[in-house]
Amino acid sequence: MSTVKPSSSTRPKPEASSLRAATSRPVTIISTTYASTNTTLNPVAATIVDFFNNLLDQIPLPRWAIYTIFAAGVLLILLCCLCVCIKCCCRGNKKKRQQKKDEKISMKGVNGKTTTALVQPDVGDVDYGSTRKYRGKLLYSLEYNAATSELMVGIKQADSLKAMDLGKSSDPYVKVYIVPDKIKTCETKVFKNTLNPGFNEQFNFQISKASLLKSTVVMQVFDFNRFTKHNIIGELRVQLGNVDWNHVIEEWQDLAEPAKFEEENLGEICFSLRYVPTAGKLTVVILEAKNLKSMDVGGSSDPYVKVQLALDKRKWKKRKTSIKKKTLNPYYNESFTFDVSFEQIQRVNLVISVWDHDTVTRNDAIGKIYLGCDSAGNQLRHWADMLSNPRRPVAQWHSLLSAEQVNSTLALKKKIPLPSKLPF
Ligand SMILES: [Ca+2]
Ligand SMILES: [Ca+2]
Repeated sequence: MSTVKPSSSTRPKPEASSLRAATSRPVTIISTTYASTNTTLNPVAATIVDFFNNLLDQIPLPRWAIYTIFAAGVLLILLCCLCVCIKCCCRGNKKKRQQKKDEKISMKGVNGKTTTALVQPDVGDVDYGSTRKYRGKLLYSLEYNAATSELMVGIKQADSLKAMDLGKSSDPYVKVYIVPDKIKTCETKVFKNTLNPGFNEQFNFQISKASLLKSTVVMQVFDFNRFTKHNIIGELRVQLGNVDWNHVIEEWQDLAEPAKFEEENLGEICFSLRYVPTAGKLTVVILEAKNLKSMDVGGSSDPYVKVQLALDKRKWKKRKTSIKKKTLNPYYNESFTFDVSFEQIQRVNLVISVWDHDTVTRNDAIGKIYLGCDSAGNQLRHWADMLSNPRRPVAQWHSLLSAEQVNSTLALKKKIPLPSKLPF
């Protein structure tokens, strides 16, 4: 083309001399340069190459300029792409960071909400609602005699106790013990059908001044039930390290919800019962006991089992197993047979009690249960199973109850006079 002037001066002679053929010449040159490779290119590729060559020839710029512009364009596009990518990435990270920030903020918000709006009122409800409104209060006294190392816990009276029975009343009694060294547990008498009992009882505990300051006295108010488990109404825990022992303490305190972790476990006992009506023989086999409460210093007991029969609520016959030294899981497998006629079996109560033997001091009762036609729950079931399966031994595990509880329910009268003097 005639407009291609700047490049014409630099061009070699043969091309300059034939400006009219400027369009056709380079094509032939390039086609010759590609001629050698044409042999390897397929016809389609060759036509594409030719098309591009023609296209480039129509642009009024030297080849190097076109290539430079093309390269610059490609570079510019690549740069644009890179910029876009970087921006996108940055935005993504920013979003993530913002999201994390938002999460943190929202978590804070949620935490704040739960502690202030949800948890605290709940705790408050438990502390104030259930204790003050529903459990009642207890008047107790505390006194310590340092000379004799004796702690006196007075259980005076209770007021506005929560009604646990259907008749909108309760049968309250109070259990008192010291933790962590739960050496003994004391109980008041049961007051039937009242929400304002006057107990007026005092319990003494031997405790050194040093351990006194590390101990807590626990006073638990229970509702007695003849035929079902006794329910706890509420409890008081007084840390003895915080008490001013220069004075006798006497104060009312609202009963709190009982701590669930410390339900008194006296242990369990397994024995079998067999009754042969024709022969009039009742056989009790004391098999084993487990998880007995430790009664001695050093966390052990020396347990033995007393098997007692009562006839018409009067002490009648009694036997006992051997003593197993220093164990809370004794194995006995000792058998006791009593003469009990078919006429008597309906009026008999079998009392099984586990005791801790002590050589110097009086033996302590660890736990007790009784079976008979007027017993309840698990015990009555075992007794009934024995009667409905004559001649067959029936074994069962039983959870021990406190001796005080059983005694107050069973209330055995004095021993029956000698069998020979009885009318039957
Ligand atoms: Ca009751
Ligand atoms: Ca002992």
